[in-house]
Amino acid sequence: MSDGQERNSDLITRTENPDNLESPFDAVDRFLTPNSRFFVRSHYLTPQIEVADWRLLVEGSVDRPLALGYDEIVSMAPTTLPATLECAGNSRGLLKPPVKGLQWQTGAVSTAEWTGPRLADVLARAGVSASAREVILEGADRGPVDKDPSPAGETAFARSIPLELAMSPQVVLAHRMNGEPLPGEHGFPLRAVVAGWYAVASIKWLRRIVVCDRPFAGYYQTADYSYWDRTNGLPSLRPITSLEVKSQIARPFAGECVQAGSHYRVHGAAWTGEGDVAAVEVSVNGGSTWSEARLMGDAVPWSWRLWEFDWQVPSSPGPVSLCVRATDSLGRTQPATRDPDRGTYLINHVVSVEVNVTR
Ligand SMILES: Nc1nc2c(c(=O)[nH]1)N[C@H]1C(S)=C(S)[C@@H](COP(=O)(O)O)O[C@H]1N2
Ligand SMILES: [Mo]
Repeated sequence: MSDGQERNSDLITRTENPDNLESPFDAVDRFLTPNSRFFVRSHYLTPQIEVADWRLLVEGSVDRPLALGYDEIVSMAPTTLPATLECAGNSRGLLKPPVKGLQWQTGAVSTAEWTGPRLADVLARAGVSASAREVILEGADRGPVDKDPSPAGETAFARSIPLELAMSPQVVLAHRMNGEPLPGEHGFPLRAVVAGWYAVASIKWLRRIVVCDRPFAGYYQTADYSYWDRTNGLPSLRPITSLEVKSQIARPFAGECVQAGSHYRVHGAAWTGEGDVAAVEVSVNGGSTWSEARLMGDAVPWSWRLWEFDWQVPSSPGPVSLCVRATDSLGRTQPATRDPDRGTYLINHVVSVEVNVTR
């Protein structure tokens, strides 16, 4: 795609064809992630789309099915929505014992400004039926799937969201990313951005929107990208939806050598899917005691908040274990331990970063 060479040098390759590229989290030093450093998570090869032939289809429980061309989409009143996208498998590579799946460290999370019409405006043009409950977003990419149970043959990458969310300002159909035309690997010509939800819902290469009257149970929200919820003591398989509260340390990175007796600016980012980040705490003794970090800038809905903490590094050399934990305005704090019902997703328990204090 347009910025192929540049992109590869800025990102860590987890797989090629399809490209799964991790953002170097230790480079996070500003609110917006440059496009060349935004992580990439693709299940299939990037579909080659000719803009002239491309149409966004809007179908199902609507009064007027639509087939909108690129120019029509671009001519609709745009909004610009900043949003953090986190892959539901971010931090999987830190799990012990290791689990299957892409071995992301902390870099399957990035933040951008997304520009395009609201999904609500496109749905309003089509006219949603009174019986409608959900909206399915379907990508142009497809291929075989492998977890049990699997449908035969090829499956398109698709996800549904509740109608209420689809009609809210939380969902945009983005044709621009950080002011630039949407790059191919991020979904050109058009992607959904479902702010506040795990990024799996933010369908790239959007080709079809289906309004439906009953819950969609597609592969990517049942067999995959789901977890066991134990409300009432009965395990129930549920699709992964809104972001769990989480924080990560950018610097120091794991294994970094930090000078004994110095002042070190520990910094990173924290986010949550509902409400705001209310507090970030840092521990410099493996989680025994905690001190409040300073939240930087202003709270931006559905976006990470940068934070910093002035660390008085011990005067004697040796290993130190740093931890961070966030609490949101709904009163949720990152758990101390991993919940096995989450399978290989929703990884937000407190982890430590081991650094070396040296003379
Ligand atoms: N069509 C399509 N949309 C998709 C995907 C995909 O493979 N195909 N991957 C999803 C997942 S799991 C993630 S984490 C995000 C990644 O978005 P990015 O590549 O722009 O970072 O896209 C989501 N949307
Ligand atoms: Mo993902």
